[in-house]
Amino acid sequence: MSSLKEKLFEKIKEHRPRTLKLMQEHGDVIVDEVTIAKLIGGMRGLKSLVTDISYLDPQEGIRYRGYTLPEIFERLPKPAGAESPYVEGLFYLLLTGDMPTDAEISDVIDEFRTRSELPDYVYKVIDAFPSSSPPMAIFSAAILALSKESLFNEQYLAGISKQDYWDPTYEDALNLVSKLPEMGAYIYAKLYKDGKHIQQDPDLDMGGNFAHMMGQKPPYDDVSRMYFILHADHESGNVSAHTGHLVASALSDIYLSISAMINGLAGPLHGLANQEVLRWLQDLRNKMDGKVPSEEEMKQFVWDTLNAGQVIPGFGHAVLRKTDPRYTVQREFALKHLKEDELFQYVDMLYKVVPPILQEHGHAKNPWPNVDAHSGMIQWHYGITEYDFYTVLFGIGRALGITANIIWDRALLYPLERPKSLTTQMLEDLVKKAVKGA
Ligand code: CMX
Repeated sequence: MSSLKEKLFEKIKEHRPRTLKLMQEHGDVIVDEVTIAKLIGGMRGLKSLVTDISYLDPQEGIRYRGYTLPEIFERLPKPAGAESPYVEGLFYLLLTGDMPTDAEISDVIDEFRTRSELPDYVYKVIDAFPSSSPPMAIFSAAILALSKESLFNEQYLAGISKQDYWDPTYEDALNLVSKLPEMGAYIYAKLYKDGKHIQQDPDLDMGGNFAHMMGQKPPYDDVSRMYFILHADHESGNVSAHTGHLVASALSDIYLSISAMINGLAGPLHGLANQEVLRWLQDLRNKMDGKVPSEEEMKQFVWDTLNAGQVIPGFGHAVLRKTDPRYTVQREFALKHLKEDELFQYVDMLYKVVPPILQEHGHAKNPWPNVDAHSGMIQWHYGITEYDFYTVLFGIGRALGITANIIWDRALLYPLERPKSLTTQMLEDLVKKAVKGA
């Protein structure tokens, strides 16, 4: 057994009695109130899921296993000379809750390396898509194709005990996560580089290897590590995380679940917003004939977008009520490495002008930038200008957190998710009863 799996098993054995006790002895304790507004309003804010892997505080932003993002970037071990930590170290932390040592990270790097080869048929699935296909659709299909490799399915059919479901799920998760960078880079080469795919370098860590396959030089390896880490998890209620959890709750394998997660991430209100930001900025750039707009011109562009009934991509959030710390980490990187980039000047100006406009507009509960307001411009700076591809990068990162969650769902024997729905008439009847009773 690998050291990661051994540590995980210890943690699972420690944790199980806590969940069992809550369920058996305190199952009736009330956590939240379900109102009509929550039912119709997309269950916004309804406390209805459990995860220990990350927690999103509206003011402070995300914590992974209790650590803020600055702490993660400070404390997780880094490759020699690098600015961003090992992605493999973050995966270890997400799964076990412990900060890994260098030796523990080396083990995860070895685990990923031995599993990273893609079967031939996956390349064929990718190749079969027309070049005009959206990258996220190809990515989702390539992941789905791997379902035939699922050890969980094999062992489930052989009659494995529920207590052991987590074990083949863990194996499937590692087999999938280690293949995602190769899949992403291959899709990129197919769509934008005439199929000239660069082979993996087995001596590199996940972020370094991805940068290499994208044909990039340092510090893009640090950009890759930073991206995968920043996008890894955002507690359980966001569309991609919730979709992954929901599908996995039917005991669908990791490949089916993560493919579904990718489909949710591909929506413009969620992961696709990072490419929307770039599309929107390119539109402005074209209008300006390449000249950096003045603050007044930028304000006008923002108002024109709002007045056309559209959202400002990269701003607002369903939970956050402050600037997203994932935005701040990227801003700090940009200030250090690419302050002079013209697009950074656009993003920087938006940071100043959008929040007061959204406040004046009076709709958005959170006028501050989210992760997507910054991520596309950094990719653009390093020559990854094909912005349709950006959400694939988000997806590679997000798979780290969602697979970790699914392994834990199975370890803690979480059941099939099955909320109850009502009809509009039933809600109206409830209102009548409440009015009469008042
Ligand atoms: N620009 C304009 N209007 C906005 C807005 C924005 N950036 N953000 C929210 N609003 C509007 C909503 O459309 C809604 O309008 P109506 O009342 O007319 O329906 C109103 O403000 C209230 O919305 P909210 O409660 O503040 O936000 P929601 O929880 O409904 O939605 C989100 C959150 C992210 C979908 C929304 O802020 C948005 O559309 N932002 C732009 C897209 C984006 O950046 N998405 C990436 C999110 C990051 C992630 O994926 O994690």
